[in-house]
Amino acid sequence: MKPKTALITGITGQDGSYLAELLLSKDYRVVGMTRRTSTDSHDRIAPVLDRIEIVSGDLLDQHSMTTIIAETQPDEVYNLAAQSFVPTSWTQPVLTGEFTALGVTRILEAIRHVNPKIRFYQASSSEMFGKVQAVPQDEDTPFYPRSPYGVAKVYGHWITVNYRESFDLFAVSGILFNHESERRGREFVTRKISEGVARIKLGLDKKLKLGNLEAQRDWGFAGDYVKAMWLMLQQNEPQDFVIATGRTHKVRDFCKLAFSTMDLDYEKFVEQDPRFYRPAEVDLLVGDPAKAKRVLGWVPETSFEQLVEMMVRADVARLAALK
Ligand code: NAP
Ligand code: F7E
Repeated sequence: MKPKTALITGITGQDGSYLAELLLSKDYRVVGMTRRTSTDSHDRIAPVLDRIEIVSGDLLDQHSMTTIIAETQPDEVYNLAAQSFVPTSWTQPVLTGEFTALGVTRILEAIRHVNPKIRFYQASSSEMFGKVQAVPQDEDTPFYPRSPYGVAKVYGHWITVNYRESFDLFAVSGILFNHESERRGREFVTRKISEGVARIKLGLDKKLKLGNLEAQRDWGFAGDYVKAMWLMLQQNEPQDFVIATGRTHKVRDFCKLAFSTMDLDYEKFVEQDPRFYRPAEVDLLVGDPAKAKRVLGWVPETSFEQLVEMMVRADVARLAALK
C-alpha cells in the first residue's frame, strides 16, 4: 500500500519535531513546511532531516500554502505553526493575529480548493479558556481568552469548526493544554526553570528571575501529546478533543521540584521580577481528558514528576557537555 503523506507546518518547533518522529515510525512520507530564514532553525529535526522533505512557505502567504498543498498532495495536514509565545502576543498583536488566526484560514482555503478530502488538524490551545468559566475545562467549556494569542487561537478554532460545517472538511481542533519537553523553547517557564537549575548547579548563574509563581497549569509531555494529534485524524468522524493530564500545579511547585532534583532549595535562588508579569494572567488551567480517553483511547503516559526530572537532567547534561 502507498504510504500516507503528512504535511506538518511548524515542523521546526517542539511539537513538529516529535510529530515528525512519530509519523516516520508509522512509515509516513513526512513533508515539513519551514519559512525562509538566513540561518536555519533545524536543530530539533536534525536527527530526522535526511528522512523528511522540507518545503519553503509561510503562513502569511496564501500562494505558498496553496502551491505546497497542490505539489505535495498530502493525505493529512497538521497545522502546528504559530506565533506561540503569549507575552509576544501583546507586543506584536497584529502579527500574532496574522500567523495564529488568519494563517489557519489560509491553509483551510488551500485544502478546500486543492483537495477537500485532505484531513486537517488545528493546534488549538487551553489558552482559549483563559479566565476559566468551569473547572476542569472540557470540550463544552466556554472560551474567555486573556491575551491576543488566546484570542487568535479562538479564531483558529472556530474557523476550523466552520469549515468542517460549511464545506464538509475532515477538520479537527485539538485543544491541548501545556505540554513540555527538553525541546521546549527556552522562554517558556518550564524550560526557563530547567535551564536555570542547570546553570545554577553548574555555577554558571546565581539567580533565576521569574514572574508569577502562583499561576497553575496542567503540564504534560509533548511526546505523549503528538500521539493524540495523530489519533484525531484516524477517526471515522471529525471531532474536537481536549488533551490534558487532569492534574494542575503552580509554577512554584515546578520550581520546587526542579531545584530539588539537583538537591537545591528553590527559595535560595528564585527571585520575582515584575518584567515577567503579564498584563492579564490565566490563573488556573486544568483539563478534563475524559473524551480523549473514551473515544481515542488516549491517556498521558508521563507524570509531572517524570517530566520535571527529564527536563532538568537533559539541561544539566547538555550544559555540562559544553563546559
Ligand atoms: P513552537 O515550538 O513555538 O513552534 C512554532 C512553529 O511555528 C515553529 O516551527 C515556527 O518556525 C513556526 N512558525 C511560526 N510562524 C510561522 C509562519 N509565519 N510561517 C510558517 N511557520 C511559522 O510551538 P510548539 O510548542 O511546538 O506548539 C505547536 C503548536 O501548538 C503552536 O500552534 C502552538 O500555538 C500550539 N500549542 C502549543 C501548546 C504547548 O504547550 N506547546 C499548547 C497548545 C497549543 P520557526 O522555527 O521558523 O520559528
Ligand atoms: O507560562 C508564568 C506565566 O510562557 C506559563 C504556550 O505553549 O501554553 C503556553 O502558554 C505560566 C504563566 O506558557 C514566568 O505568567 C511565571 O502563567 O510557559 P508559559 P503559557 O503562557 O501557559 C499554552 C497552552 C499555549 O498554547 C502557548 O502557546 O508561567 N510565569 N514566570 C512565567 N512564564 C514565562 N514564560 N516566563 C517567566 O519568567
